[in-house]
Amino acid sequence: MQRKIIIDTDPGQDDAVAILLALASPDELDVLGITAVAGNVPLALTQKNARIVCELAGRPDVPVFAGCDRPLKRALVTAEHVHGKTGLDGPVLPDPLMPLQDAHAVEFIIQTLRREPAESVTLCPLGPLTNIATAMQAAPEIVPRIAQIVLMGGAYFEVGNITPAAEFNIHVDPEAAEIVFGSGVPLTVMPLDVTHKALVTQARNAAFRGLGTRVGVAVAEMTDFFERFDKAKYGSDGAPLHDPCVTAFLLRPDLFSGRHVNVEIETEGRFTAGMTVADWWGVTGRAPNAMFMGDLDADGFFALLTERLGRL
Ligand SMILES: [Ca+2]
Repeated sequence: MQRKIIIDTDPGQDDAVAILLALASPDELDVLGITAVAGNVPLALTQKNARIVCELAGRPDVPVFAGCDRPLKRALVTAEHVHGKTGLDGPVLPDPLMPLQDAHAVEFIIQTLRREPAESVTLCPLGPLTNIATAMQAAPEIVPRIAQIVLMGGAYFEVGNITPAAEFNIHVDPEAAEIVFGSGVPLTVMPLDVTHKALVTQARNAAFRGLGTRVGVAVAEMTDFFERFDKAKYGSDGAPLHDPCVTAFLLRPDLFSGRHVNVEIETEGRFTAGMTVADWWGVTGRAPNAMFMGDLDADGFFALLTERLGRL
């Protein structure tokens, strides 16, 4: 049975791979639309990159919407130091021919949730949560209609990547994250604790390139690019593919394990704004609100990813 999803994203090379994985899996996933948000790079680039990726997948029919160009209450923080000037540095890909939709991303999210049967649409945020929180605030009646939210963001054992305490997506817009984590919608969270286990080693990257397709080579070139940053920073074998954990979970939840715990968002900390305070050890008595993932079958994940990318 197909699951209806909206991908909310700030591409980003790893966002691109997450989108490609979803579009390569039409038997399981019906991508109703892709909504872009400011994050890794400004909105003008993320909405363009989303369309570049749809065209790379041979899916110019997927509607792409531009959303919020800044966080709810803060100045935008971007990550060109990781993703390059375009956000999608690495492969040389043509400018998109497919149009950007006229409607605002938030309006698309609201209208889609009103139109589709209750609890039939899953939201898949891969960037700061600004679009999702804005939709929840503008139309609170849509909140109980969301089937679930599967998102990449946060960290507990791995702590932070953009600050010592905070992961990038949550740090960029902690007020938006607070709204989403407090919404009561069932949440599945892919924090750095799990995404840092999805490492593109040389052999895994060779498998992408070895597909010999335009998509396989482009994905290999994307991971080549941002691998330089992560290798230097973490001294690891390769770069983590954060966002594809979200779409992989929709296809193969058995590859992931975690705990259903309480997660609160720090919005005020002098050093810790954007920290996901996960009650992993159950010490607070606060009600669980998120399935917080901690482990991944990395070989299974890359086997799935490579096989699916080979279909495009
Ligand atoms: Ca992202």
